[in-house]
Amino acid sequence: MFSRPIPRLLAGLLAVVALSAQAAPPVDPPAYGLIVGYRAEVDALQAVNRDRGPWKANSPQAREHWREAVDRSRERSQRLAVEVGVRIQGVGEAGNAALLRFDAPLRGQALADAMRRVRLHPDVAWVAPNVLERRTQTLPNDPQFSLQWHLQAPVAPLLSALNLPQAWARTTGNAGVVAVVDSGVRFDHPDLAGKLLPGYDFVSELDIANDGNGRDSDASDPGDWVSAADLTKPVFDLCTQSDSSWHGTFIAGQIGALSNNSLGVAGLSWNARVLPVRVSGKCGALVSDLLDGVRWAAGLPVAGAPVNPNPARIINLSFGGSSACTPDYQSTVDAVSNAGALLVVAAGNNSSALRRPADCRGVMAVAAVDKAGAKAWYSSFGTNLALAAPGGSDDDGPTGLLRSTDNAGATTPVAYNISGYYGDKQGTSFSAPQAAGVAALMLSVNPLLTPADLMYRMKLGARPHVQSALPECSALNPTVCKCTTSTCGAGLLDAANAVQLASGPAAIIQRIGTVAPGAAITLDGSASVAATGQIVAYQWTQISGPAVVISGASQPIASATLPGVEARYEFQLKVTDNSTPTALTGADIVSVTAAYPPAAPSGGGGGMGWAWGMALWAWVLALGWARRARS
Ligand SMILES: [Ca+2]
Ligand SMILES: [Ca+2]
Repeated sequence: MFSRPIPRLLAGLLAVVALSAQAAPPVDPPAYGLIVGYRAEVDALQAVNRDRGPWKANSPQAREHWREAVDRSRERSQRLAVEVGVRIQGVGEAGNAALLRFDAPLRGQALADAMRRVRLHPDVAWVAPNVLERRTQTLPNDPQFSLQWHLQAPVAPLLSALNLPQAWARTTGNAGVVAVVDSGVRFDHPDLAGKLLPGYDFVSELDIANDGNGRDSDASDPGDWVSAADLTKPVFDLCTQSDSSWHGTFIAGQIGALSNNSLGVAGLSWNARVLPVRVSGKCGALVSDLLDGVRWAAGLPVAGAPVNPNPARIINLSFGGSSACTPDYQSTVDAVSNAGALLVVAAGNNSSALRRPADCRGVMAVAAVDKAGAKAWYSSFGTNLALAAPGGSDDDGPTGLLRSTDNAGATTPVAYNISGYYGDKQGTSFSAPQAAGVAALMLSVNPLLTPADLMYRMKLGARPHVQSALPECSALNPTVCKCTTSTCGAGLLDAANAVQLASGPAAIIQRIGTVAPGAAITLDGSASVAATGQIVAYQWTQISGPAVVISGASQPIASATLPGVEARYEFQLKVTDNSTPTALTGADIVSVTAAYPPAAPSGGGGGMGWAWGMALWAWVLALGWARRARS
């Protein structure tokens, strides 16, 4: 399913989506015109305000008076543009001020010159650029939120950050269930209070379980430390001595820590409920326990276990084995997908080719990137990855790690004080939950999305991989390297884009860029997607620029021939689906610049790189059970 040759096409489309939703404010945003305040003596619009007269503000007389004032103001503005030599395509109002609309956006020195010329006119009191305002962002009050760099807006140097504040402005999530199939959780963490469902413990072997019994209804994490004494047992042959990881507690906090509670960290979804499904203990998880746990998480029956009263639509599995995907894994992946659950898995921490479950069909496999968006040194990579998300990297020093809920116990858990305990980790174990948490936000906007819908939209909304001087990821450059769509998935996970794409159908337009005046252009919206059902109507309209005739305006692919003049055009595509009871509409705009000399058509797309299947890898370990990817 994921081996189809979509990367180059997707990259081109991604540029459209990312361009319209990128949160990073340019240092110098383009101005679409100038907002002008005239001196009181010549200001027709302000005169209306002062002159309240005998009319109510919404009376026919008041409307007529305003219309006359607007006419006077617009005449004034037309003259102003001529007098100061600023090229405009029209005039209008900005609230109670006048507006000069540039015929093309200006920035930098050109904008400064235009503003200066207008400001020096004797009739003008003040002038301001007409720029795009950013959507209001929502920030939680958790004191350690500022340390959670991965949740912030993607502004340099945090180019890989997930853009949560803008997503949270739309939704902070609902009480949907996200399963964490992992080492269990510490139910007593104060920043997880009320967020954890009862869950279940699927660890069957006593030596591994470390809780004195086999499967039972207690999903709490007793610790998974491995002692020197443990290493004398054959079952731990390939293990190393280690402290307890509190792996599941950390991931639970990433997805659903109690948020905006003036305590500790924020979770990706403020309202999600986390279903802890314990499958691992000392040294890792048996495949049988792991796959049973995944089934149960999705609400599928597991012999000997009670019915799961809280089936998850999203399952996080941050475990991986050392072999290629096997039928036991694949059949379980297929079963939970058919049951309507998205299985989000870690790429693996071997900085090499993907191994199970990341190479199974139908999983959403997530690579790890560092702050700058380069592949983290440890992350595995390959063609089956959906996308990349921050996983933390100690290459960036201690602050390059991810922060979440933790426990201070080196072996058994220690009690929390009122302010909890937080740790810093790195690994693809922690890049996968970023996608699980974003998927939870998406489902809160649109609960009808299928696992395939969720993954497709997250990929579609991913920002392009960061370009850098690093070598592209390959067998020769497997550690810190430049991601491409063929090595790290569709791009960088963007929560705001994903949440936006979750609602309704998405109009996706192939980017056009700059063409020669007189050119015939193709308006291609055939990649548009419906949230549910299918798109049943397309409608192209022209938003700006010299009038052109759109041929096939109700078709997915339309065309137009531009007049032979330099100009900027905007075309909008509206798509409508057949969802019931109300059809939903999505829209996007593509801009076209006609200019001499014609610039090269711009477009996205990373290099395809070499074929992964050609790489030879040494499969050195063939464990009978999956070992936890070390953090
Ligand atoms: Ca147990
Ligand atoms: Ca908190």
